[in-house]
Amino acid sequence: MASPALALIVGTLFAQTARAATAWRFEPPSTSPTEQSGNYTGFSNDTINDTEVVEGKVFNRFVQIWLENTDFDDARTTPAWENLTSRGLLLSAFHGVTHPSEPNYLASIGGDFWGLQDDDYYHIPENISTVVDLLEDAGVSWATYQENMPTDHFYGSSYTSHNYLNASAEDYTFYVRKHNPLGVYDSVSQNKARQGRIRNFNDFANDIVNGSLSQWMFITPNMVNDAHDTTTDFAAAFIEYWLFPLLEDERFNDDGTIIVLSFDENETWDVQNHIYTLVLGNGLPEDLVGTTDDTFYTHFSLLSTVQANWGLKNLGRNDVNTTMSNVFDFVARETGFENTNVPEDARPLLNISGFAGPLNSESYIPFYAPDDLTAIGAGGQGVFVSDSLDTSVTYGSLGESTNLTSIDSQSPWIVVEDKSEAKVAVFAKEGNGAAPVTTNMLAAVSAAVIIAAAVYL
Ligand SMILES: *[C@@H]1O[C@H](CO)[C@@H](O)[C@H](O)[C@H]1NC(C)=O
Ligand SMILES: *[C@@H]1O[C@H](CO)[C@@H](O)[C@H](O)[C@H]1NC(C)=O
Ligand SMILES: *[C@@H]1O[C@H](CO)[C@@H](O)[C@H](O)[C@H]1NC(C)=O
Ligand SMILES: *[C@@H]1O[C@H](CO)[C@@H](O)[C@H](O)[C@H]1NC(C)=O
Ligand SMILES: *[C@@H]1O[C@H](CO)[C@@H](O)[C@H](O)[C@H]1NC(C)=O
Ligand SMILES: *[C@@H]1O[C@H](CO)[C@@H](O)[C@H](O)[C@H]1NC(C)=O
Ligand SMILES: *[C@@H]1O[C@H](CO)[C@@H](O)[C@H](O)[C@H]1NC(C)=O
Ligand SMILES: *[C@@H]1O[C@H](CO)[C@@H](O)[C@H](O)[C@H]1NC(C)=O
Ligand SMILES: *[C@@H]1O[C@H](CO)[C@@H](O)[C@H](O)[C@H]1NC(C)=O
Ligand SMILES: *[C@@H]1O[C@H](CO)[C@@H](O)[C@H](O)[C@H]1NC(C)=O
Ligand SMILES: CC(=O)N[C@H]1CO[C@H](CO)[C@@H](O)[C@@H]1O
Repeated sequence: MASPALALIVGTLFAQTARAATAWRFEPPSTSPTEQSGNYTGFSNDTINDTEVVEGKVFNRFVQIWLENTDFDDARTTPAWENLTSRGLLLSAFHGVTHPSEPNYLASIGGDFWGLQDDDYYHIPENISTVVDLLEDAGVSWATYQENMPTDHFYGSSYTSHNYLNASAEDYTFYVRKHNPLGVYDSVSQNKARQGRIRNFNDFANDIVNGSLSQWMFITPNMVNDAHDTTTDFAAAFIEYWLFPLLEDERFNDDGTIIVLSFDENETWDVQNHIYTLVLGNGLPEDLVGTTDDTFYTHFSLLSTVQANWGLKNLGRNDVNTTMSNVFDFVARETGFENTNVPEDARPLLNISGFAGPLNSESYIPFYAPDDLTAIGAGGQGVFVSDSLDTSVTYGSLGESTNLTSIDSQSPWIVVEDKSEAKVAVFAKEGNGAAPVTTNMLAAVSAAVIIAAAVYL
């Protein structure tokens, strides 16, 4: 394959050309978000069992839904977004932490992006903790729901299945691992007791019907519904199909629910990494509905905010960096946490990459423990230290980084055997269910190029 950098440039050009030249039209993958569908490949085999609720100080459920690479100014003008904006709290200074996608997803649950500057097929060793350790430590239930992931805790880098948008088109890569952060951390995906919580949208339908949705959820729509391969209008139609009814559904959105609808990164790389973020849910204080909060937040705020709410331990990473991890103001006020005022001209640039780290093979260092194991985070508690963490290996203790590329070495954290199964879904219900498509679809050539580009974006 061509060098990643070249593929990135070529891929970006083609993706933009293809996007501009075609009009995808949203088609619902199921009859409703609470019904299972053959379009999602694997039907659910079980339900999440625990239904116990650990009371938070401000909310009892925290739902994150991430969309992709869309321009804020573009998104806000669609009727669906205008509607949601009027029903929610706009966080007008929320930021991604780097580029491209995968490091942002990793950062949101691990407190660091480990120097990653691409979207390749990685795993992170078992001694590195995530928000899952903090939640379980306090008995808070959690799950991730990945649309079009074929089976629970699927480990492949992507999955290609029947194209439900166009019955005569080629199969399509709807699922990608790079948008599934819990799948990348071995402490979650290789832990037998945890892997059943890396679930697909058929499981979501099953769990909501059984009244067993978890208290912390990370939800990733597929590559067309999250706007990655499509447009903001397409994603807006998905939001109307999927989120609008769920906002009216008590089993998902009750008076203790907070929903964060956000993006992974800004589409434009040469400006500050500003992203459109809305807080919705019946748990949002009523006087905040339709208002704007201009506090400086980043993806690390997603960690500090849940820590503050449930009085959790912290990871000792950027989740305790006071510049980078302001707690959502309405939560900080209730929990007595003091946020840091970070004026616009003092904000770090978050559109850059190239940092040394264990996932940067041009500037490689081993996985490190937090430098300060005495840090107290937004939950008022200390650092969570896993048994397998070597606390003597800190960032500060590591010397110069190594350029593995220059010595012809591969990153030790690349998954060597690609476990993707480029297979078509087997339909267990009512035929293949594909509807006749009545709108302009991608020409076959553009579709092929987009699939190729998706490897790097
Ligand atoms: C799959 O999606 C298509 C397009 O929306 C729809 O017509 C069909 O009914 C869906 N199949 C199932 C089993 O829901
Ligand atoms: C729920 O419990 C059953 C029986 O113990 C188990 O087989 C299943 O894996 C559990 N479900 C999840 C999502 O953990
Ligand atoms: C938003 O959409 C919902 C569902 O269609 C509708 O009930 C509600 O009135 C709309 N709200 C606003 C402010 O437009
Ligand atoms: C349920 O089990 C079947 C048979 O093993 C499998 O094909 C399917 O993908 C599983 N569903 C999920 C969501 O893992
Ligand atoms: C990051 O954004 C700033 C403007 O906010 C710009 O000056 C800079 O060139 C950008 N950096 C990169 C690597 O694109
Ligand atoms: C990207 O940042 C620019 C400059 O702040 C802003 O105009 C644009 O709306 C942002 N895009 C997103 C996706 O937030
Ligand atoms: C906090 O993050 C900022 C921005 O990345 C960085 O400049 C600063 O050194 C960090 N502070 C600590 C204590 O690590
Ligand atoms: C974490 O585990 C990896 C793999 O065994 C090892 O290379 C690394 O040094 C460990 N780091 C820490 C801080 O424990
Ligand atoms: C690492 O080495 C490669 C190959 O020699 C070179 O192209 C690249 O610029 C180097 N990267 C850094 C960060 O020095
Ligand atoms: C559906 O896909 C086929 C095969 O790629 C293509 O020829 C056709 O134009 C597509 N249909 C629409 C409505 O775009
Ligand atoms: C464990 C449990 O209650 N499972 C039920 C979940 O809901 C489906 C119906 O959607 C039932 O078939 C399961 O038995």
